[in-house]
Amino acid sequence: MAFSIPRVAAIHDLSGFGRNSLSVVIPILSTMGAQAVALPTAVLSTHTGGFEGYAFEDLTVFMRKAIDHWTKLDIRFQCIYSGFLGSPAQVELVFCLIDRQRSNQPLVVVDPVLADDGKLYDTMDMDMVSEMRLLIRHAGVITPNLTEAALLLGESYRQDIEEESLKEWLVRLSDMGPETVVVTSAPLSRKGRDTSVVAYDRQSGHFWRVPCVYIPANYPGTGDVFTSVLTGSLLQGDSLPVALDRSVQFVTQAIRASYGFDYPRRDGVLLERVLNSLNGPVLLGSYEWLD
Ligand code: PXL
Repeated sequence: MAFSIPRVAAIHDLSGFGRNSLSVVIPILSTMGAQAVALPTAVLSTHTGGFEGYAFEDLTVFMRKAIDHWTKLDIRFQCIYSGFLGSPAQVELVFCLIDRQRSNQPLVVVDPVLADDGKLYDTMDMDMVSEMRLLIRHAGVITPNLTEAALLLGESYRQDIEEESLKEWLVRLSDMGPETVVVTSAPLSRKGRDTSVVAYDRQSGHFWRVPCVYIPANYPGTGDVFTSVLTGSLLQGDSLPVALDRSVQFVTQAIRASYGFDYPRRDGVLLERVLNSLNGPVLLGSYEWLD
C-alpha cells in the first residue's frame, strides 16, 4: 500500500544546547506527520543568543556532498525549508537543491534568519543580507521578523510601523519573489505592547493578521518554532490563515508553559511540555482579515 508522508529537506544549523533550529524543527515536523531530512549547515555547542565562547563548525563542504548523494539516490522532496545559513556559499547550495528538485515542485519555505530586535545576529553581516535577497526570489513562503523584513527591503527598522506601511512592505517583499509573505513581531496598533503576525497572499490579494499577547520574556528559537509549525500545517493542507493561527497559538502556548518556571531564557521554551498538543484538535478563532 502506498503511503503519503511529505518529505522536507530541513536546512538549518544544529545547535546542541538551547532549543532552536534543528533541535526544534525535527520534532515539530515529525509530530505533525512530515519526514524531516536534515541538511545541517553548521554544528554549534549552543546557539549564539546569550552564550559566550560557543564551538562552531561550518558544514559547507558536507552540505555539497549530501546534496550530491541525494541526487544520486533520486531522493525527492515535497518541501525545502531553510533557516540559519552560515555563509553566502551555503545560500548557493540551497539554490542548487531547489534547482535539482524543480521537477517535484516543492513548497520552498525560507526563514531568512539574519537579525532580531533591530540587530544582526552575531554571525551575520550585510553580505548575508544581500544573499538572502537573492534566495527569497526562489521561495514560495518567507517568514522574516520585522527586523529582517526591514533589512531585506533596505528600510530602517521601525518598531512602531503603522498598518498601511506594513502592508506596503509585505507587497514589496512578495514582489521580490515569494507568493506568501509572513512577518512576525509586527506591532499591533490597537494594544500597547502586544504584537502580531501579518501575512500577505499574492494570489488572492488578501492580508491576514493574528494578534499575539505580550508576555514579558524573549526566548531564542521561537522564530524557528513558529515557521516549523507553519510549514507542518501547510503540508497538512491547511489554508494560510489556519496555519498562521496554529503557529501563533503553539508559540504562545510554549511560552506560557515556560514562563512560570525560573530558568535562563536562553535555554529556550519548554518544547517537550507542549509538543503533543500539535496532535490535538485545532481550535481556531484568532485570525483577522485585513481590508
Ligand atoms: O533561531 C535563530 C538562530 C538559529 N541558529 C543559530 C542562532 C539563531 C539565533 O540566535 O544563533 C545558531
